[in-house]
Amino acid sequence: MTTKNKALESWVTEVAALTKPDKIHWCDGSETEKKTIITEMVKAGSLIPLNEQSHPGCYLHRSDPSDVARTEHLTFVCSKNKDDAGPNNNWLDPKEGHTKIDALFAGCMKGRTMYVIPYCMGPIDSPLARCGVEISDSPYVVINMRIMTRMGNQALARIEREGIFVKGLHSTGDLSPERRFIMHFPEELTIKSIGSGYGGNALLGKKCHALRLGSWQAKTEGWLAEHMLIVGIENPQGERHYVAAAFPSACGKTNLAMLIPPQVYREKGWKVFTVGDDIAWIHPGKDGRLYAINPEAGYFGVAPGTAAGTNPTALNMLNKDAIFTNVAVTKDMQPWWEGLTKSAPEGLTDWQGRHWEAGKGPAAHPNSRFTVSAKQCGSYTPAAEEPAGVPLSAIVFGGRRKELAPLVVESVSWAHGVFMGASVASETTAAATGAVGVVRRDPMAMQPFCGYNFGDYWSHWLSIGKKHNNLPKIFHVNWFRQDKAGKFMWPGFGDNMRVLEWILKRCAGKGEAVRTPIGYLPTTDAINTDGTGLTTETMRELLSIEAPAWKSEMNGIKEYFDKFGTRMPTELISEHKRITNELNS
Ligand code: GTP
Ligand code: SPV
Ligand code: MN
Repeated sequence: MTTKNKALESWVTEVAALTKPDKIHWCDGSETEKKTIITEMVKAGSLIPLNEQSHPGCYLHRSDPSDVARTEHLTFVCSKNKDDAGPNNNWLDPKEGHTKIDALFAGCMKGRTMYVIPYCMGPIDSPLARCGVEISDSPYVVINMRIMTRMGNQALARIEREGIFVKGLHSTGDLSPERRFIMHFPEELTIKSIGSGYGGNALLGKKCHALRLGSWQAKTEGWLAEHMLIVGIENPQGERHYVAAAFPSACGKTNLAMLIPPQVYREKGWKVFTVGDDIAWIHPGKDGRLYAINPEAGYFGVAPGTAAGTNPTALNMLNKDAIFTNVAVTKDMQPWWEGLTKSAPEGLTDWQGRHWEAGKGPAAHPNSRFTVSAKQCGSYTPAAEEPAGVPLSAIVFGGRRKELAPLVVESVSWAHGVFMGASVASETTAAATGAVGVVRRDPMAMQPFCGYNFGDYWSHWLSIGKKHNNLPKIFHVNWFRQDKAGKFMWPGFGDNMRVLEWILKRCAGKGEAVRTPIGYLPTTDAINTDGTGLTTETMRELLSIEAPAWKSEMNGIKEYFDKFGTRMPTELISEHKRITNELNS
């Protein structure tokens, strides 16, 4: 026995009796432990050391080719009442779920080591942080959780002090998609995941705990657990404002969180600070403002597209002590992915370890990722460790839309802002299995992650608006509008700073805007385009709304809302009516 917490001790004993591991290892989070596990993994071939000169302390991991992204169709919320999971989740009765998955866990750790991984989501001394314990037979999970969370002795000490923790049981099983399930039991604060070793399916602190169970806990306790980055922006006067933004998977959160302002902004003294790139836990403060913490301690970011031109901050943090999953490697063992350099270097090995040639498909998997400590980020700020969180000035929703959605629009009220979030739609990406590029509804970027009925979730968002009076303003952005030739119309990346500047102006009661049926749109010259070469014509197009297209969008939104029946909050139906009427008049 290695803990004073009786519940944890008996759970570990119970799991060991079911899964039958050869050994049990309690993770302490130490350097020695990390070294030992890495050495064993290298010996076993599941980690490949990268070039020691260019990338000291970096390793490549190749996952099973059938296990490269989250699998939403195998992800379940097992609440007692089916309607509590809602039409937005796959549901199984909890008893049925346990029986089904426990049968797969039986004896699954024979010949393996069972790791007990205590972790804390959020700054270790923050009252807003929450703890969990993941039991896993994957050493890859251990070394990733070590980067992504506050893992080890400190977390265990907090669990022993508080007595409360989320239980997460994970095994890679036989990696067969037929025997792969990711189940959540919100009423029991329990997660069970088997058959996958990949990211959100296996690092249970991330999407399973911090979002699916987190959103459920947040609802009962009066806060919000969101799929949002948190970024700090300091103006030339030295005032810092924080913005949280929700974009669906692989739609630009990491990039916005680490953006480098354009030269004209840097010269004036604008600075950007990264608090988080994927998840925000947001709590109302006594002053009626919303305060956010990043529950994570590292970044599990999309590799393809990360380059010196688009995101030098991200690229620079990957030169040491990073884990790369499913990227390609050069002849001299440097990591490579599409977009890193203009052309592919000679002699690449692809993500499956095969010799790569042009025309053979991508060298790196489109959802290949890096894992790195947040402290290695050039725009890291100690505010990320602030136990009380950072105050939010604005909340931004967004999606990847070729057409329709303008570059930026501001809501006219909190309820309208919630409507904006609830009606987000976005083209699907490689972050989950399934077709890519299909527009689907992804409210608040939470479609794969909300652990309960979206109808109740929107009501919860609306109730925050009723209870607190110093709330951030809500906006919607779209960096991904394309012209007729299929080219992105907006330069994006660092230039998104220009949109953030307008957003912050609006929060300060300044900034030019026109009232339209869908909200306040910037006037054509309200956004600073100095140095971009963008024409007035392009800006006009980026900031225009077409009534017929919007009317049909509103029909689509209504059809979607109808799925939620009596759980659908009436305020959002009223918002829908108001906007439709304004579009018609
Ligand atoms: P998850 O980690 O899956 O939640 O993704 P994310 O939202 O953090 O997305 P990320 O920032 O990693 O971006 C995903 C892809 O979108 C990358 O290929 C980026 O290069 C691209 N991207 C990000 N920001 C922009 C932008 O402003 N404009 C354009 N055109 N592409 C962008
Ligand atoms: C996402 O898909 O939104 C991610 C990656 O951030 S994963 O951890 O796999 O969920
Ligand atoms: Mn994400």
